Amino acid sequence: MKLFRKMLIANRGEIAVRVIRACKELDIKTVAIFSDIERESLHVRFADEAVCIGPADSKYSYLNIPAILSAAELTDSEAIHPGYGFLSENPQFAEACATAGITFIGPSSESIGIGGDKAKVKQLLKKQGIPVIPGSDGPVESEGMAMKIAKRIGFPIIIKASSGGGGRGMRIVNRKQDLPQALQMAQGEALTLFGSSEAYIEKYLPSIRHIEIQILADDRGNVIHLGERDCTIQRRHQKLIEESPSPVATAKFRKKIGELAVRAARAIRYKNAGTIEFVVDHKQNVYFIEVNTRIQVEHPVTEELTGIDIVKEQLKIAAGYPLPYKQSQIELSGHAIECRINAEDPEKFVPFPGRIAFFLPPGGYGVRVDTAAYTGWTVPPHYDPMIAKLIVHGEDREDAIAIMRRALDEFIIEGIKTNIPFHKKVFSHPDFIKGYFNTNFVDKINPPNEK
Ligand code: MV4
Repeated sequence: MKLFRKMLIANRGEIAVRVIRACKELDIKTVAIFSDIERESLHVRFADEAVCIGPADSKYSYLNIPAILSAAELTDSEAIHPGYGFLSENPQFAEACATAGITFIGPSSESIGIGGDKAKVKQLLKKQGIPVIPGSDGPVESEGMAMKIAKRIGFPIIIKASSGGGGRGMRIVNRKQDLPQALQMAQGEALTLFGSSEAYIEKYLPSIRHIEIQILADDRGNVIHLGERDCTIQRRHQKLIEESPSPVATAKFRKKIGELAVRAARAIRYKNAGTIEFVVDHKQNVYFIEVNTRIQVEHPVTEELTGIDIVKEQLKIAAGYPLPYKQSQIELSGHAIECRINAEDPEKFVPFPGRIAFFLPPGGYGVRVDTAAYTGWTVPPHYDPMIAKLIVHGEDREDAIAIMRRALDEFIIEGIKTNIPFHKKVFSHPDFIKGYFNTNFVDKINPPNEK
């Protein structure tokens, strides 16, 4: 099967390397793009060809649609994989690829657009009988309307930007008297952040778990799910640890939430790999929150559990092949956990770019490290500070935790600071070990006022 002759990877760092690896195994030639300061980056070295597309500032390089399309045309690339972040959820980019006759590895421009409008997709799925958090039906138009909704659902409420997502542009309001100002500020922030002031309101659920379902959908109407990932351990909406299965999920719960996710994907005619995000309260009530129309950082957790290479599946789906599995053929085996290793000050949680004097990732049974870092490489200050993903796969949760502790101990990164000490703290915390945690966990073990 020759899926594509040549593919351009419109990204950098570990995800560019991850996609190049899949291409190599499928005998697809690869083209890397890079900014002025990334000539020495690993994705450039691993790709068959590489094109410099602009300066360090991603606005003029990794986000520069005309430059990326010219690079694709110049190199005669048939397809573009966007990775995550950057242009991965930009409907105009997907559209521009289609217009240029280049296959965009991902869903249609229309699906990306629907997924990007958080208020609209919520409203659409609610109509299909998918449970959503009580709140406004679509965007809030005025202060009066916001107040009426808040009275109905009760405080605390949360204001979310329609074009936000991933926790960006959210604001919690605890008291009635704070609502007018909070709404104004939220709308102002949304306008500066996303170019649209549109916002919607929900009841704020204070102690929840964040559980998402990995979906695969081909262009013949087949949709399956690959189980859940528990992404509850976050700080300021940056995920830090993801695992599967969720410590709170029973087989019955998985079947229920999996079927909801498949129904949601069908409702928006989703194609390719995607994620349906839910929040789950302490009574195991499940509520849809958003759709991610890209490959996600934490996809390896699901790969370890299912034995399915999700990036290869993305390429096969984009080339028009049907899904090779039925839902009944998906088996989840053991337990997988991922730690995001960031170049950051572990006390202050601020980025810590710089030259890596020595880099020695762990290995051995059950350990996978996805990274583009190496000894002598300089972590640039211009991009996301995540420099590696440490993924372990054990027989069960206890085994996976033991492997992770051993792997964290082995990991040597010198010359910069990282959050490895934070991860070590988590993996010896009794509540984490028991699987008892919610979204307050990180603040509890690392109080925000300590910084
Ligand atoms: C929520 C919520 C509670 N109530 N919505 C955060 C990421 C984005 N995808 C949706 N998120 C949330 N939406 C309502 N109505 C809780 C989260 C949430 C969260 C909130 C505070 C601190 C950490 C969090 C981790 C995951 C999800």
